[in-house]
Amino acid sequence: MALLKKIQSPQDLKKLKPQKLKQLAKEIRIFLLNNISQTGGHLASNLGVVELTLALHRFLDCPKDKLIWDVGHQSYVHKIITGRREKFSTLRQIGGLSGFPRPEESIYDAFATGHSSTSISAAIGMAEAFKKQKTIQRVVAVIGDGSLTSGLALEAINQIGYLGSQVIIVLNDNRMSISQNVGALAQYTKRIEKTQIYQRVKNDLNYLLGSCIEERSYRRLKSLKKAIKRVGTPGLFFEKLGINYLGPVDGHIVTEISQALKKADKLKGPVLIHARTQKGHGYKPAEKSADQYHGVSAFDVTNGCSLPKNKKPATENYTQALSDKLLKLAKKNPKIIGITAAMATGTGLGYLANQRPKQFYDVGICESHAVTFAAGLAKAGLRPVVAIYSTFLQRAYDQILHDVCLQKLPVVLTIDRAGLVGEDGPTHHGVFDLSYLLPIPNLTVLAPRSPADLGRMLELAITEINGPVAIRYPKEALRLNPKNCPEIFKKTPKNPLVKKFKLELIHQGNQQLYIAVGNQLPRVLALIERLRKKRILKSLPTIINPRFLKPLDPEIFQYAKKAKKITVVEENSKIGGFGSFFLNQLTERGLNKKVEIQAIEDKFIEHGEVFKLRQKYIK
Ligand SMILES: Cc1ncc(C[n+]2csc(CCOP(=O)(O)OP(=O)(O)O)c2C)c(N)n1
Repeated sequence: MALLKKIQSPQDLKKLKPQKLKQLAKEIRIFLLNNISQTGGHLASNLGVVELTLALHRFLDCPKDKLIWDVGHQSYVHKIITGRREKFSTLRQIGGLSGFPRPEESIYDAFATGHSSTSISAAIGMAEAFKKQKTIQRVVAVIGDGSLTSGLALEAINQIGYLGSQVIIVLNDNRMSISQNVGALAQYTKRIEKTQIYQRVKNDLNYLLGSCIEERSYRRLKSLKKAIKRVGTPGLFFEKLGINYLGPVDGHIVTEISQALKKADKLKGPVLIHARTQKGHGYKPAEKSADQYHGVSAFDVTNGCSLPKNKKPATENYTQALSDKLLKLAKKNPKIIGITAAMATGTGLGYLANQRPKQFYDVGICESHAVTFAAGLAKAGLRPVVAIYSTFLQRAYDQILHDVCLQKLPVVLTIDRAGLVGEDGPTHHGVFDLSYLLPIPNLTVLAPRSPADLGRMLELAITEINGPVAIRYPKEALRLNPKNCPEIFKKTPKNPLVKKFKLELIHQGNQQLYIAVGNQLPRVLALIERLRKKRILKSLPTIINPRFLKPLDPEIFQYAKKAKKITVVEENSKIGGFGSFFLNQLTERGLNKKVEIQAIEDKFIEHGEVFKLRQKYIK
């Protein structure tokens, strides 16, 4: 690491002779592998942008110039170069380095990201602001081919070509989203390379046409040239939209990227530099299976194997339960269609994609489109199931409301990663979905307490509820601990029968009522056990799992009427979550009860291990 140790800032990088950059890139890759294999994190995307990042920081004058990383999961190399190398062992841990750009972490992080496709919009905003304030600062957005498929990025492309903003867009084209990138735009950027070959052929033809050849050959060559012109010049799509196009360049050769950046700097208006890169570059297992190495937990770097999972207890998995049940239902009913927004593996739709490809769509990183597309399918007689993580569904709010729920369309939203997600931090915690879903009329909102519950709820949603349904669930199931309230543990069924619009009474006890939302029963039992030990609770309280958060089973108000005190435990923001919705329902019925809500505080929750975050932030 002789060279890397010398790099504490982009200024140090600029001092390095060009012939040393290959060695530096090698050292950075070793550093990334050594660290990410210990901490976990985004590996393949970072391995793919090493040379790109070196070229950008040698060219730009950061932090004066602004470098915006789309999604930001590929910003590790940037962090290493901008003085954070020594903190890498703390990556994604509480109080440690964030896995995404965070302006509060470093002046070199120009814009906070985590969700995809925001970089060009933010870059246009900055460039316009600099223009109005007459300051000369370069603005560069680095966006992946996957993130370019989103409506948000395309809206920005639409504006930038029209405004002529002075922004350099670096398209980091590795042909991959998390999985293989999909869509017509992905096919177009792939074709550009072919048009580059045509360009060369066209140049040769021009040479031939200029030389003395007989009439017949001349005519033939002329019509060939016309045909080639029809095929197009590289980047014609961007050029036609008013964006200068440069490339494609080899994104693993620093000098190629540097030359393109210098050229772009001299052009007036927006420029797109098309850099071809390989996800996972330099580490064979990641090159071969870039999707599996997109985001990793700790692994054995020598052979690419996962470390024995002795760190974590085996947990039941909601995603797998969803996957199994959806496939089973889809086999029986060809009208069922699974939809993902570029997250087939993460949401568990990969099995459906493999086994029933005709009942599956990957729409790209386009959550809002996914929901309205589902509305169209439902309107025309099919039964779409849209699987999106809680945090990314925020992108599709108006579509859920305006396109699905207003028309009471039978679209099922399966919302994975609800609650705290841990290491990815504030941009990824799914702690707002209840607050944004509960106010929507016509929407049935469900929260399963176990993976088995989820399977039954999905079946019920498709077969018995003819309208919009949202089912929200976390990644991992919390386990009931037999030491907490053993009497309740013994009698609580693992696979209870889910009945339409009916709550589950876990325990009929005293006049204290505990409401455990979704997977919170284990936490409720732990809480009760603590209070029992302190003799604050002398007998067991009444415990309810509401299951149907909306519409509520009216029976819940019978229990509430009898209760002296009600405690709601949920993993959603305290504001607008189930607790506040329930309190409102009680007030409307004239039930003036003391309600304690244990939920997420009104703040953005940092990154770190989930169990630590729960202890710190659910109060
Ligand atoms: C709105 C939103 N949806 C989904 C994701 C999850 N996600 C993170 S990275 C990624 C793929 C990005 O692909 P690309 O932009 O090509 O970057 P690469 O990883 O290939 O470098 C996805 C889908 C996200 N971050 N934001």
